[in-house]
Amino acid sequence: PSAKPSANQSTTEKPLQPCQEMPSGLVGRLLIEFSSPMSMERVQRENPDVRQGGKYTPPDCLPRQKVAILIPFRHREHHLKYWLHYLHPILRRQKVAYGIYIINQYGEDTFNRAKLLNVGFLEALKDDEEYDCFIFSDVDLIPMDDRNLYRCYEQPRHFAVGMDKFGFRLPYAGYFGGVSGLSKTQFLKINGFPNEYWGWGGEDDDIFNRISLNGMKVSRPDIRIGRYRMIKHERDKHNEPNPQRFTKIQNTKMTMKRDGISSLQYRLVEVSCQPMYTNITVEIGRPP
Ligand code: UDH
Repeated sequence: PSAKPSANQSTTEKPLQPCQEMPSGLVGRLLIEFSSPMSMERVQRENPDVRQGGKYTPPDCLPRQKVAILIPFRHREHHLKYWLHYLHPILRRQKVAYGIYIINQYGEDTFNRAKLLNVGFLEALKDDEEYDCFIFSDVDLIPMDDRNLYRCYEQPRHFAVGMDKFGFRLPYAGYFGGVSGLSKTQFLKINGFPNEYWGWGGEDDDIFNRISLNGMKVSRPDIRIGRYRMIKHERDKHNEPNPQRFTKIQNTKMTMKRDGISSLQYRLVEVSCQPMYTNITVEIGRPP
């Protein structure tokens, strides 16, 4: 006699098991290219199980975390289609319970990536207070291996360790750019991200400093697995390199207590549920 259920026992009322640590449906290395045309209709057609607002829950196991994926955004519709095309199926294979949030900066003033991500953190929690993990991704970065699991870890996670534009290597040891992830607890421990980095650069180094100064250590996937393709593009208008960034990152220790999620101010312009993502358009002001 065996303890195993017999084949004819019904599976319909079996309680769901926790999702596997490393799900069995993963395929490993992926072919990522941006030459074939992409449309939102195709993304929708190929992802019928994604719910309105870009939400998904694995049907066959109990996910351990609820993940909000936040993308800072302005005028990158073309990149967004590829991002959604590649990421929805990857996240599904990874058995992630997730929602996708596009944090769209309103108007044409200087771009502010970190402040948009702070807004995304609060707005995602307003939408669903059960999120306990936040992944921050640029819209032009696609993972080349689905074993790079989009979830939160014991320590703040840096996912984009090997980008093609940097020769698939970390550009420097303290690099925290591109794609990163913090649990709700980790994010609040560092007072969120800085709001005062306007234009390109520095905010990711400030976040790295916040993590170190609060006694945490960045965790990363193996360099062979953490590979990324970036969709090539020219520098955007109104996101010029910020010349103040070098001095600002010297002062994180002083600024992080007053500048962060605790001091965030913004005006919500619109929240709309699209089939493949939730769009949050927000006015965040301009540099002083
Ligand atoms: N972003 C936008 N719109 C903008 C600016 C930035 O959506 O106008 C977002 C987007 O998610 C992007 C991220 O912010 O992926 C980071 O900005 P970025 O792509 O400009 O930064 P990156 O370091 O590129 O990737 C810098 C310019 C490279 C110019 C190279 C010219 N050959």
